[in-house]
Amino acid sequence: MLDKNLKPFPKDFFWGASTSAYQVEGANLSDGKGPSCQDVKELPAGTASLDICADHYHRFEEDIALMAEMGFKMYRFSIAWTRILPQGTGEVNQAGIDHYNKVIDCCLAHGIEPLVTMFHFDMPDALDQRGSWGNRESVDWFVEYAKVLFENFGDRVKYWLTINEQNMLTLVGPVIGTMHIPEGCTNVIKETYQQNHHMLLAQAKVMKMCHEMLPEAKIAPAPNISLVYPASCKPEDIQAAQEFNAMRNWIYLDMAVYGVYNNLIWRYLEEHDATPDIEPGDMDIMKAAHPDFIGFNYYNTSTVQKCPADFAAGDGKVDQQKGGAEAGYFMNVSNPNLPKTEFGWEIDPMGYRNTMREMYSRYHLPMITTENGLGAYDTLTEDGKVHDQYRIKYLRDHIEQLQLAISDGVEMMGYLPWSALDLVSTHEGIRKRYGFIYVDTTDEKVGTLDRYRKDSFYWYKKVIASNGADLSDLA
Ligand code: BGP
Repeated sequence: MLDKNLKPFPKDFFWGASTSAYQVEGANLSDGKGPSCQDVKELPAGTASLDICADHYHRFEEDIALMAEMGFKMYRFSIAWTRILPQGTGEVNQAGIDHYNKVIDCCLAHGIEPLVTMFHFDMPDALDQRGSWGNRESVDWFVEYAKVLFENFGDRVKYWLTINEQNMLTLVGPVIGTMHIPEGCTNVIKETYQQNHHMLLAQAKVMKMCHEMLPEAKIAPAPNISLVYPASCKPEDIQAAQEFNAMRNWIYLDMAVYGVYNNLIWRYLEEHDATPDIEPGDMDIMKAAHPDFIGFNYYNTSTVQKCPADFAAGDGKVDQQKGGAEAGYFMNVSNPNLPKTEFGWEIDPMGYRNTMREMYSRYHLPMITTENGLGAYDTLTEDGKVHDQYRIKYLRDHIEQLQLAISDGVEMMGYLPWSALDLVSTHEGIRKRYGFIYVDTTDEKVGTLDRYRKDSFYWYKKVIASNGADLSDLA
């Protein structure tokens, strides 16, 4: 493209940011909340525990006021299932309902539209004890939970996300503390994709129920989508990229949008004797459900080459955005054209546009970016400042690509980077900071928890005030 004549951001564009309950709230066993898988997992060495986090549970009013000061139009947060139903099913905890009523009302009082993620990596421990997503009853558990949310909050919440990053739950669950494989399991791939099938089914039922109970509301999945590049123009590398694209990205959206299993993944499952058990009627349910839009998290692209069939995986570090190989299919490799963050994630703003183009051409639904951002070590200066020019650069580079994608004709509803304020990372502690708002606490020791506006706070405020027209540095 010549990239002349850029289209402006739509006038009702949702600028804002995201958080998730278990990473930001703290108070993890207070006011009747039950433990989730995150509260019982073994913490990665040297990382902050999850009992305080950013203490957003107690300080949400101050935090939402700061978001309003930045000019947020939308705040994406998740509801902790275990605050609402401490045992996952059964008795409702009124204190949990009261809490989120206050959070939602506070957003609305500031003119901020709440976008609620129903499930963000925090399965109730009581349900993990009952077999987690591997138990087919998990479909009913999720539907029961969703119904409580729609009944209590549906009068004010117009935008919903079902499951955060179902693809990461499936692909790297053990790294983020979410996947439970029963002892003695003889086919881990089958078990994993059986769990995945139950999640897909649960999501489909909940999308349909949302449309029936709340006809004005809009609901979407929220996978982590990264376009996969081939490492070379060798035909076998192109195939490897197609296969990882199918496994990482398309299986989730093909099912959510069209109600069909991606054929390349189906073949992969057949080759491993791992196709999920599908009950009569399941596929009709999948086909009958439709998202209103697509929420997606984007951090970077992946690059793969063909992986030999006899490849034995080493102990290379794998997480949401790096590493991983499947013998006979693909192997992730470093992309020599891309710089990396301090935590080893590649940075590819142009890949963000590439990803949006590809998604839109496949699904033709409005989309919203529900996460994007830079995890970095920040320093609080003695006079209470954080000079995070690196984060401003990262965000600017991505927002520029977002506008280019809009100019390409991609329908984008909003941009909600990760994260509104500092919070605990999935497996690398609070030292890996993402926020516009600095929270005074460390992995080693709980600090004052005071909030400080980073330079990126003032910069983003200016971006929002100009509806994305002014991305220039702070004066
Ligand atoms: C996504 C998750 C978030 C978040 C983010 C950054 O995968 O949805 O919960 O934490 O990535 O990842 P990390 O915390 O590992 O740096």
